[in-house]
Amino acid sequence: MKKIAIIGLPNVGKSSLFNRIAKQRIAITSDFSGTTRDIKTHQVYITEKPCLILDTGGLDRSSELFQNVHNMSMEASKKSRCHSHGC
Ligand SMILES: Nc1nc2c(ncn2[C@@H]2O[C@H](COP(=O)(O)OP(=O)(O)O)[C@@H](O)[C@H]2O)c(=O)[nH]1
Ligand SMILES: [Mg+2]
Repeated sequence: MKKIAIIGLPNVGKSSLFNRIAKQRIAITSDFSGTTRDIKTHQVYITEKPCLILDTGGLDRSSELFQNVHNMSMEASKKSRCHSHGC
């Protein structure tokens, strides 16, 4: 199944976009950066094909915690990479 990771700086609306696509309030959104710390996944259908969307914590290295969140986000993005020419 294809995976689509939402990657970006903290507090830019990744979790809001994730919830909008999922049509549910799954991810916590807030005015404060660093709210999302783990990866949330949800299955959606794009042109009738199942895909997994992933909300990530964002790319911030300002503390050890955020460094871990950063690394988890990058890991998710690597796992979402296209490995075949057919997509
Ligand atoms: N103006 C504006 N604010 C947004 C938009 N999407 C999210 N926000 C606000 O930006 C803040 C951060 O959103 P969040 O989804 O938690 O960002 P994340 O840290 O990237 O996951 C929240 O206060 C949201 O209400 C948007 O499209 N426009
Ligand atoms: Mg978030």
